[in-house]
Amino acid sequence: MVTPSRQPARRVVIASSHPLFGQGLRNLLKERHATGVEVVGMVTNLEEAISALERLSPDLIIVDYDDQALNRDEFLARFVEGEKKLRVVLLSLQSAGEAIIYDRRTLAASQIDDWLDEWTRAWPREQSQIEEPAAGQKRLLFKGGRSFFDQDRTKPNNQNRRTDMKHLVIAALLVLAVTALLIVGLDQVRLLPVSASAQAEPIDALFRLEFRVIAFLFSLIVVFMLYSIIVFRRKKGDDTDAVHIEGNSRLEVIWTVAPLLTVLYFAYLGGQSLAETVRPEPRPLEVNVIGTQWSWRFEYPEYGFASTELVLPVNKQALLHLSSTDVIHSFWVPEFRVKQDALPGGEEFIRDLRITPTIEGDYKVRCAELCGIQHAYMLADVRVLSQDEFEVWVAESSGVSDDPVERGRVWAEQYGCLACHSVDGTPLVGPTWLGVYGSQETLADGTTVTVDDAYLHESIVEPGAKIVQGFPNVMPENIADQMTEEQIQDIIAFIQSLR
Ligand code: HEC
Ligand SMILES: [Cu+2]
Repeated sequence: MVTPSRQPARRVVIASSHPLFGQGLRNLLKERHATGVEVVGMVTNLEEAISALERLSPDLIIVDYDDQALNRDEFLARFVEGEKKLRVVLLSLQSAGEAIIYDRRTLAASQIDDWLDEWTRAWPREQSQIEEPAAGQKRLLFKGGRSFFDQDRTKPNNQNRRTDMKHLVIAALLVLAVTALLIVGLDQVRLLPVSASAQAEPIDALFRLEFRVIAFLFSLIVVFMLYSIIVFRRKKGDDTDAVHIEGNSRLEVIWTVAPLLTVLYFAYLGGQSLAETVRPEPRPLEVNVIGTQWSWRFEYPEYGFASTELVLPVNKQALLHLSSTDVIHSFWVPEFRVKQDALPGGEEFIRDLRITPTIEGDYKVRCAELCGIQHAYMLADVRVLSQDEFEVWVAESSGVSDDPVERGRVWAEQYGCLACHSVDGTPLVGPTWLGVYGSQETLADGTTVTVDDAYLHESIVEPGAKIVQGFPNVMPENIADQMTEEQIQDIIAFIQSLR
């Protein structure tokens, strides 16, 4: 008995209807190459030979070249159709052991001598047990202590399982290491601004979890890719093809079901976090938030006044009712995380947003929906105060001045006029109010008007009626609908005061 080889045996099929050829060759193989070769089938006719190609998945088929029953042409035609790497040897006894080898991979026929030479060149001399052939005698199929099968390192079942395992363990360790590095590294980078609301917590928790999973998936893909590119790169002078791998149902099921479950699980967690962010608390502070091109207005119905800044008491839930007077805006304070569109269209389009600020400080609300040319400047201050400070602020803000000019300034700010009109001469989207009162205004149609109370009033309640030359007709058509007649008069008084 010869010691069994570590590698799985080469599967050989012998095709001949002559018992002498078939059995003889088989015995010969057994005797000399018991370690590397297993004769897995003996076929005696064409059908058997063709079905053996698939059924027995041989590495090599040795065909009796002189055997008419095996109809060589038809067999070879079928042989080259397949995809699996396979070699066939056409062995002829009549022509003194002349043999032709077809390699399905290259579809090239070569003389067996060339092949043998090539195989043997790679092996150390002393391993070769075969004597040089006597003069005039052709070398036959096998020579040396190892058969040529050992050279075929591209077949999956030849691969040394222990080496495979080694690669897998190294790659797995690298995946873990890169994942850990990414997680630690990303924790150092402040990806998110400070979290300053109770609603931010479930969102951040989900974000952190997803980031960890993503770090792992990223490592999994990148490590296996780079490992394969580097470790299994083509060796110099090796121009064999890679193994043709066809389907692996178990793997395919795993890589379909695992991501599906992951995604479903995250959808479930997402739903949970969303529910958490809209959970009501008893007696919230209600604020109407109104977006206008391009400013914000905050009404405190409980206290009966409005403000251009959003001021909230800490640790008390604020229930914001969002709406817009013109186009879609979006209320977004990054530190609070939650975000909600403010829609035009009246009562039924009002949207709610709940925020429980947890850290006192100054923030900014930004419009997060592209809403026109000044969109980028549609900011307002957000201040989170202690309950006591908040009450002081309420007391200060609810007092209304008895000076119409002072009131007019407040209304002009609160109703967003100052987003488009400056009071210092700077032309913004609309004409400046400085010095406009009493001046001669040239209109788009070339005529001139004197700016008096009546003209100002008309410009506010019916902005499209007279268009100032050089300016677009973008002033909100319905802007006066939100204001009382007194407020309009106050604004006119304020404009009048700007000499
Ligand atoms: C979206 C930008 C925008 C907003 C907001 C806006 N306006 Fe205007 N306004 C304009 C533009 C542009 C013009 C010039 C074109 C025109 O006459 O319609 C204008 C013109 C005017 C004029 C005429 C000025 C002149 O020089 O003849 C008055 C008065 C006026 N606006 C008042 C107001 C008041 C009061 C508010 C707030 C309630 C307001 N506007 C809000 C853009 C705006
Ligand atoms: Cu906006």
